[in-house]
Order: sequence, then C-alpha cells, then structure tokens
Amino acid sequence: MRTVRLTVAQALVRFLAAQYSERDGVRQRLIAGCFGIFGHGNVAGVGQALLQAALLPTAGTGEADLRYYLARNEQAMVHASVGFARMRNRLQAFACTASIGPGSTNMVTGAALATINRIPVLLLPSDFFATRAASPVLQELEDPRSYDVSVNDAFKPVSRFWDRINRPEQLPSALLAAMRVLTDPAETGAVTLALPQDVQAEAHDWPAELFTERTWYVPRPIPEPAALARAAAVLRSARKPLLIAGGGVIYSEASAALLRFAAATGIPVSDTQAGKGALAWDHPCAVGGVGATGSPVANALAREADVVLGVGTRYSDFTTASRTAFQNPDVRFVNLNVAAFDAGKHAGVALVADARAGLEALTQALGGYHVDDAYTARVRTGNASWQQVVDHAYHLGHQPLPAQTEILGALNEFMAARDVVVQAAGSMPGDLQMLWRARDPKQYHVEYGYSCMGYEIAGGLGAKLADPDREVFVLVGDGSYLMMATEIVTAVSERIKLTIILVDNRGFGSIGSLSESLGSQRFGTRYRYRDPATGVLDGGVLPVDLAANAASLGADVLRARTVKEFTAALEQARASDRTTVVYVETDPLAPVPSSESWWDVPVSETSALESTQQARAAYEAAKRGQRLYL
Ligand SMILES: Cc1ncc(C[n+]2csc(CCOP(=O)(O)OP(=O)(O)O)c2C)c(N)n1
Ligand SMILES: [Mg+2]
Repeated sequence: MRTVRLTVAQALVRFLAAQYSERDGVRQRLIAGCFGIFGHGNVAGVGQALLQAALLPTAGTGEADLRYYLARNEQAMVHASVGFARMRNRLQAFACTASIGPGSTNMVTGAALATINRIPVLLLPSDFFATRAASPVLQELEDPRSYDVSVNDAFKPVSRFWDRINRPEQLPSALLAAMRVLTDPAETGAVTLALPQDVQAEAHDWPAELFTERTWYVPRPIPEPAALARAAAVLRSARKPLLIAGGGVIYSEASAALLRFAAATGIPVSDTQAGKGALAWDHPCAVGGVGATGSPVANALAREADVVLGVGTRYSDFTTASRTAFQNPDVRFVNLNVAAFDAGKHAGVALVADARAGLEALTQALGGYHVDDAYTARVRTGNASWQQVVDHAYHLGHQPLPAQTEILGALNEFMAARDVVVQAAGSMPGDLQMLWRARDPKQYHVEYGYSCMGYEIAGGLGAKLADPDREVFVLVGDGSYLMMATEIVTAVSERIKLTIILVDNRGFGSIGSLSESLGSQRFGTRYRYRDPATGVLDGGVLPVDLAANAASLGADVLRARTVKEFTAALEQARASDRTTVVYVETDPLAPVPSSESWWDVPVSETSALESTQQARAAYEAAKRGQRLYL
C-alpha cells in the first residue's frame, strides 16, 4: 500500500480539497473554502496545513488549494458559511476552523442555526491535548467528574454528526461519515469534527487512496408507489386544497416542477420564509406567505382547507400559526419531504421523496384533477384586494420618519429579479414574509429557522461569495447590527461588495410591539438612557451613530432621510463596486397590515398589571383555537 506521511491537519485539508458533489450531472467542489480565526489551538495545526496548501497547491499531488478566509467573529463565519451553502442549494459548503475554547464555543450558535435550517457546514473546533500532557491548558474546561469532557461537547445537540479525533487512525472514517451527512439532504446540518491541538500536528502514514478525488452524489429519492397512491387519493378528494412551499422546494430546484403542478391542478400555493420565491408572486396560484406573518389571503384559505399539501416544509410555529392556522375539522395533511421526520408531521400521509421528483410524480398521478372554478375565482379576488393593501403599505407617505414598509417597498421595487435580499431577525422578517414580491427562487434569503440577530451581514457575505454575479442587499436592524457588524471588515478586505441597508428604529421594534400586544408595555426594548426619576430605560435617545460606526469599519456610507433619498442611495450603491451602507431611520410605531393570524407566546396567568390581565384574556381566547392535528 502506498502511503503519504502528513500531519492530521495536512491530511484533513488535502482530503477536503479532493471532495466533490454532484446532482443532475453537475459536479462541483464540495468544500469551497475554509473560514477561520487562529489561536494556539489551530495556528500550528490546521493553520500550517492551510498555509502549505496555499503556497504549494500542486506539490506532487495535483490537489487543489483550500482557500482560507479570515473572519472577524467565529459565530459570524458559520453564518457566512450557511449563507453560502443556502445560496448553492446545499451542494457546496464551507469548513470553519476555530481555536480551542472561546473560539470554538463561539461557533455553537452558528451550528444550531445551520442544523435548524438544514444547511450544511463543516465545523472544526480545536480541542485540548489528547495526551493531556500539559492539562489544564489555556482555555481548557476541567470537569472533576471526567477528564474526557471538553467545551466542544456543547456541539453535540446542535450537530448532525459529531466526532473527536483523538488518534490519527480515527480520521479517515470520521471524514467519510462527515461528507455523507453534509451531502445527504435529509440529514444535513452542522457537522463537527473536534480536533485536539496535539493531534492536529501529529504525523501519520496515510493510505494514498484517502486523497484521491471522491464524488458525493446528492440523491433525488423518488416516492414509493404505494405512498404516492395514498397521497394522490387524498388530494383527489380535496375541494379546498392548499399547498405550502417550504425551503425544500428551493434547495431541490423544484420551481419549474411546482409551476407545472400548480398549472395542472390549480391548487393555490402559499409559502414559508424559506420557500418564498419558489413560485413567482404574481402567478395566479400564488397566495403569499402562510401563518403568523403570512398574507390574509393564504390564511383565509388555510382556515378552511380540507387538504394541506406541505412540500419541503418543517411546519414551524410561524407556518402553522402555532397550530391554529388550519381550522377545518376534517383537515388532512399530505407531506412531501425528503426527511421522513418532517413527512410524518401532523399525522400526514408521508411522501418521503425529493421535492422535484415528488411534485413531478404527483402531477402525473393527479392527471385530470383540477380545483373548481369557484375556488379559483376566490383566490383571484382575494389576491386582487390584498395587492392593493401591499401597494398602500409600500407607499404610505408616513411622516416625519418613513415607515419600514415603505423602505421595504422601495427596495422591492428597486431590485432586479436576480438580486438577493438577506434578513434574519427583528420586525423585518414578518413584514417581508407578508409583503415581499419575489420573482426568482434565490431572491428572498431570510434566515427564519433560528432567526438569529447578527446573521444578516455575515450571511449576506456568504450569499455574495456563492453567487458574485448577483447584487446582494442586506437588511439589518440597529439591534442586529450592534450584535454583529464584524463581517463588514471581512467584506472590505476580500473586496466583496455588499449593499447593507441599516434600518435604525432605536431599539427592538419587533419585541417592542410584541411586548405591547402581550401587556408588557414595551418594557426594556428601546435603546434609551436610564431615567433617574423612573429608574427604567425610558430616558433620552442615546448618542449612538451607527452610520459613523459602519464608516469606521471601512464601508462607504450614505445617509437617507426620506424614501426618495433612500432610492437615490440605492442607485448610488448599485453603481459602486464597494461595500456600501445605506443608513435610514424609520418610525417603529408606523402601521403594518394584519396577517389575520396568531403566534403563541404565553402571557402571565396572574398579574398585578391591568395591561397583562387584558392580554391574558385575549391569549386564552386565541389559545382555544389551537389544534393537535392527529
Ligand atoms: C441572537 C438573538 N438574540 C435575541 C433575539 C430576540 N430578538 C428577536 S428580534 C429582536 C430585536 C431586533 O432588533 P433590531 O435588529 O433593531 O430589529 P427591529 O426589531 O427593531 O426591527 C430580539 C432581541 C434573537 N432573535 N436573536
Ligand atoms: Mg431596531
């Protein structure tokens, strides 16, 4: 057997550079690059291996480099990796190397985000010495009950595969398992390989075949015929069906199949945060978002639907309006999903398959079926009146500060179909889900599995890296910006152009209005001085200048005070090749249309405050609509 003598880290890098994914005959590098921040845990191990691969990419082996990107925050580099992999429909991913201890645990939030959104990322946290020669090393957790415990155990519940490489011999099988999970559409998420710092630098004689190019075929499982027949029978019986398009439709590139299904059956198509854009907004069957932040058109159809066809959705509480969305006592579910776990939800008829393959099979199996004309007419009239409400919200003329819906409207009308909007947390995801008109399946990039403040700029960086030909518009609230603006610096250093729209409403607009609706009077949600008289945070406005902050990080900054100035700033940003921050202040109290839906956030059962007592009464009334769907 021919062997190659390399360190564990060198072998890891050489292996990753030789992995490919393939779907529908299209092949690409599986691991597109490596984000990292070095410390003593990885600088001489993985760091040395990346340097060697960069300086000597073809030294005798012909293998490629694994390009290194220096991030500014470990959580952010996982977000950037997720933004990248999502944009590439999960066919490519990034690796992330972090130092031992805080560098590694900073990635735990990113890991949870990746796993919850079902997006692949390879995490390489560093770990304390396997030999324990100098324990406790700097940043090592000491657990008196066991010398085997490390902070990296915190990745276990948020990883779809987790391993610690305590000996070089363990690496090859761990790598194969890691690649399998990353490329399995049903399993994918964060994959964690913890790398003790001494093992990273240890040499070993590896079989040469470990480093030969390998292709991981991303499957399109077809539905089992009996399950397809069961699903088709339920759908054929439907008089008021509603389709929910989730992220799985987009990752499977099933938009054209969805279009054919909708045309053939006339079934109205609603969408989730991850599925928006699967069908263009102005298709006659498109009824917009469903659930807590959906459109009233979709929510009215959902209330009466006799059959709900969920495609590539995991039925989050926002999608089901905390299980109040579907009120027909006889409602049944058909769930087309590549993951059996999701296909089985709500006691549905499970159709375990790839979204595209499943939609094609269903279109054929339903041949001749079409919803009746009255139902089609209802969708048409509902949409026509709702679009007037959207137009109104997009052009409110709110004074003196513009409303957020006007900023979103101006952006929506400014953006070309292939441009991308990125968002994650605050009041914008709800407004976007309700109002946004998406035409292209990759236009709407809202991370709403984890809704993690701080995702926006980092995720946008990853999205732009994945598809440099598209303009990327990052929408970020002031709260989210303050949590993680770090990757502006990475964008500047990599000359990756982002247009970042910083929407400043001086605090948490979202949680403020949620708080008010739940009787908590917007307590602690505004960025204000502590008032010495009241003792709470309702004093004067803080002297914080986030636009100046963005400029200090190396971005060009444009300040817009009106919607007109905002659009002019967007024009200027589009013409530029530099990362530009468009700063705009909005009124957090401006009106937003109602989704005519509900979200379950429990209110105190007993309270001395009248506002809470009133909110509790409303809560109990809404709670009575909650169903089990058995
Ligand atoms: C990391 C993280 N912490 C806390 C939350 C809870 N949360 C959701 S939205 C929000 C406020 C967001 O403020 P901002 O970005 O200014 O957006 P706005 O609500 O004002 O639109 C908070 C604290 C979260 N989603 N993520
Ligand atoms: Mg805010």
